[in-house]
Amino acid sequence: MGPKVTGSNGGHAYETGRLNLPFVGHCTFGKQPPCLNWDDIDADVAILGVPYDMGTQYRAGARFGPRAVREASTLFSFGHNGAYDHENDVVYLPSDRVRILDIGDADIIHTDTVRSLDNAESAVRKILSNGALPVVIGGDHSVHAPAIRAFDNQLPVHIVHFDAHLDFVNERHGVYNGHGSPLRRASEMKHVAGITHLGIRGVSSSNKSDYDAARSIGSKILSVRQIRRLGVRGTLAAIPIHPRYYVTIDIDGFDPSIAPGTGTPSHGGFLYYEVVELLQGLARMGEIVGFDLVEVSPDYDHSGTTAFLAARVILDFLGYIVEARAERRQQPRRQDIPNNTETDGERR
Ligand SMILES: [Mn+2]
Repeated sequence: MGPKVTGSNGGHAYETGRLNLPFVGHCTFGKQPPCLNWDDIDADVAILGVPYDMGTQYRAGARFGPRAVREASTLFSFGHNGAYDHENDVVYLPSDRVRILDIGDADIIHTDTVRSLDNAESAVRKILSNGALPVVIGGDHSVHAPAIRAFDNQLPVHIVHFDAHLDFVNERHGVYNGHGSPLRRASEMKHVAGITHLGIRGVSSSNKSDYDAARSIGSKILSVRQIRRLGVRGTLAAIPIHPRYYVTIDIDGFDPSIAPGTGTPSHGGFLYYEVVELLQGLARMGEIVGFDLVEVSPDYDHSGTTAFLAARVILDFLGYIVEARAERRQQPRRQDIPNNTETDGERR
């Protein structure tokens, strides 16, 4: 039996005569085609950079995140026409099954936070009005609020938030849109049905009153250690069942040992499989309508490993989303669990 999804007869792009190795040519995300005309985004998935770091309260630099993640993503762009995962026996993201376009970046205007975030919001609206799935690469976490606001004329979503920090600060010195506030802003939006916070730990960023405010609206907050005790199945079971999820991933949710390139690192974070197994399970629980990955700050990423991690997680998640959609078309089912959840239970 062959893999569940195959490309063109298992062929690969080398047959076109161009080798086009990852270090060669145009540096779009995953070396997918660029799209310059935002009125005609003819794709299933649109990659948008938001190179904005005016929301940081500590180390800036995430404005260079989209560029670093794009460059790192070329590692996964060998012309094999999709990526074969032998553990699941699936070819993810074959070009005849999913069309991905890199639409470039929202326009950022130095020192003008309001217009810059408005530009991010209208870029996501453009993606949605073209019927594509928005994938937003930050930028600091403030870019999440305009990204989720762009869904305000759509059906409600439940937000799943991976982060070291709760990001639920209401206001600091009159600032409502810093990178410590995006989930608070999201919680105020009518089309946000609920929020689950995963990986939250440490003592910076949010006060007890912020945690109380998050709990008072019914949000579940789980730390990395609590998630390890629950395992993948237990954690997925703690996320409310909802037909539509939006996912926001702060790279500092991962441990600084594997993701040092970020402004506000926090030890005791997630490892790679812990997050991707949750993303795989979540994609099977409901439709993923969009996601963002934020806070990669290349100045602190001396080996580039943080950008590689970010690119890999985005591609993995896209693969899971496409695969889950195909499964759902074949046999509708909810809350199915990945079959290789090796990090379940008390193993550590
Ligand atoms: Mn954050």
